[in-house]
This record gives sequence, C-alpha cells and structure tokens, in this order.
Amino acid sequence: MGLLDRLSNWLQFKKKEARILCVGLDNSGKSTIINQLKPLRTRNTDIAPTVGFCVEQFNSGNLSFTVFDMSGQGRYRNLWEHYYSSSDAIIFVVDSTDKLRMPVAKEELNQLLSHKQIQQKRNLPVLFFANKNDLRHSVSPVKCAQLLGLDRGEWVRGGTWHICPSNGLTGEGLKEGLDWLSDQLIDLKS
Ligand SMILES: Nc1nc2c(ncn2[C@@H]2O[C@H](COP(=O)(O)OP(=O)(O)OP(=O)(O)O)[C@@H](O)[C@H]2O)c(=O)[nH]1
Ligand SMILES: [Mg+2]
Repeated sequence: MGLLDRLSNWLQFKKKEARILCVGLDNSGKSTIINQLKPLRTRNTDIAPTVGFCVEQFNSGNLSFTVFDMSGQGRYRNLWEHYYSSSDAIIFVVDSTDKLRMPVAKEELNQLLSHKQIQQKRNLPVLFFANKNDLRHSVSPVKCAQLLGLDRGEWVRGGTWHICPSNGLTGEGLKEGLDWLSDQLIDLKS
C-alpha cells in the first residue's frame, strides 16, 4: 500500500465529529426521528413532547453526531438561536400532513436563515425531512419544498439543502437523508 493510500485510509477511518441542530414545529416528529437514529438498545419506547431541548449522540458512517433536539413549541422556539453558531448542519423536520401550519414552518425557517449567526456561516447544509409520509394526507417532498419556499430562501453562501420523505415511526427515508448529510459534512471537514 502506497503512502497516499495509507493516508486516505487513515483520513477515512479517523472519527469526525459533527454538531447538528434539529428544529421544526412541535409535533413534526423530530424526537421520533432522532430516536430512530440511535442504536436499538438505547432507543426510548415512549416519546413525549420535548421540554426545552435534549442532547443525543450517535454514530453514522465515519461521523460521530451530537444532535440538539429542540422543542418546537412556540414558547421554546427562542432557544433555537443559541445553538446556531456552534452547529455544523441543520435538520429541519416538517409534518407533511400539516398544511395548515406550513406557513408557520416557512416563517420559522426564514427567520432561522436570515439570522445573523446563520448568515455568518458558509456552506451550512440543511436537511429537510418531509415527515409522516405514511399518512394519507401527506404532501410530496416537492410540494413541501414549494410550500416552504425553498428555492427562494435566503441561503447562506455556498449552503445547500436536500429534502427527503420520511417515516419517523419505521425509520424509512432517514438513511437517505443521513447519507446526504454525511457526504456534505465529510466534504466540509476534510
Ligand atoms: N404517522 C406518523 N406519526 C409520526 C411520525 N413521526 C412522528 N410521529 C408522531 O408524531 C407525534 C409527535 O412526534 P415527536 O417526535 O414528539 O415530535 P417533535 O417534533 O419532537 O415535537 P416537540 O418535541 O413538541 O417539538 C408523536 O405522536 C409521534 O409518534 C411519522 O412519520 N408518521
Ligand atoms: Mg421533541
């Protein structure tokens, strides 16, 4: 094995750490999704609405994730901004059946994207889960993206986004999203 191969192997196996901020309206499924991402033996059987926020840790591929699972309830949303400066990426969870509150989700997203701490960042990846896609009245990820105005958002310089349909109860769709996020983060951190 040549030196360059050894070096790239070493880089590949070196653990990299990423801090992820998980936000979205209350009842969108954030804690349910994060629970699914944890190893089976550490998963909770009951998920209650989050009070304030919770910190969770898990590994995926070569990345070690620390996730800040924020409460989406109105009275706690002002906590989100305290974690903007230290986040490497954002996961924004949307209840794709909640058409009534899609404009509220859009407004919260726009506030996040236009926040000074976020605007100062470069290349911030934002992963959207169009969650609850198992339910009959869910809208497609394309429609969700439209309703959230993703093409018109004030994206940070070089920042990129991706939207995946997901089912927080079964974990369907989560791997696709996490793989995308890992690729973005590995590129940023190498
Ligand atoms: N049918 C269906 N229900 C889901 C899905 N994901 C989550 N839920 C349910 O949605 C409800 C809210 O889930 P949570 O994970 O507590 O939502 P949250 O976004 O963490 O809510 P807050 O902590 O209040 O901000 C729970 O009853 C979950 O079982 C999904 O993909 N499909
Ligand atoms: Mg929660």
